[in-house]
Amino acid sequence: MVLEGGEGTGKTTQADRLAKRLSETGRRVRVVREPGGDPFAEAGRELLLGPIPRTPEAEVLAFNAMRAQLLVAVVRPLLAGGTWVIADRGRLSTLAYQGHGRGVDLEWARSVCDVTVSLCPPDLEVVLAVDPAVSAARRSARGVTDRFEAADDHFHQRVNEGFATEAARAGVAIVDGTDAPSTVTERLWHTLTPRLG
Ligand code: Z5A
Repeated sequence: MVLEGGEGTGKTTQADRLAKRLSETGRRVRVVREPGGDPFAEAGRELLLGPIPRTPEAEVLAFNAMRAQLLVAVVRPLLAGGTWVIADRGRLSTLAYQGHGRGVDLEWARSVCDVTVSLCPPDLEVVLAVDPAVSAARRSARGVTDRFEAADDHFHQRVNEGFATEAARAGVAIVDGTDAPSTVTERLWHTLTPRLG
């Protein structure tokens, strides 16, 4: 399962809560994050979230390189061993941030992401969405920490609209993340239920 959405929508909080709930049913579960997940991809994360200037096209390829590393080196072996994997971000983040946010040609970005994700396609993707004012309040409570969080409100607006557009295009469910964490977990659990067997 991949949890997607803009900053402060609660992806990390919900990934941990879902992992706990799934493990209470006797399943082995691992949460991974993008970019990151193993030493190579964590080194790439530092570069990607850091301040060194780069083109958005290079960003698409670099996020996808880190994704390929995570999928092949970490996620595939976990799934093969029977562990459930919850990923904090995935391909829709590239389309929302680099495509809609930074203006990369969307057809090109989609084709790059499709090639990468074909290495290990997810069973389920869900976008968490909150009102922009809620997201801004959660972000400012935490302070600016990376180049994406530091971008202006127009960028975040394009990114949020990008998630909505790409979710609709790909038939991905959008779950409201505004309410209390336990309520949001219930909503997400509902999307998972058909896969629990
Ligand atoms: N990026 C990209 O550009 N292209 C790509 O292809 C990929 C990524 C894969 C990764 O950042 C950055 O990389 C990201 C996009 C870019 N840009 N940024 N920034 P990250 O992984 O470090 O950060 P993040 O994914 O944005 O995490 P986040 O800002 O922490 O958001 P979150 O995981 O959705 O939220 P959270 O950590 O669970 O919660 C945030 C705060 O809100 C925290 O204080 C919680 O206690 C609080 N919270 C959470 N849920 C609730 C509810 N329901 N009520 C009240 N308060 C809540």
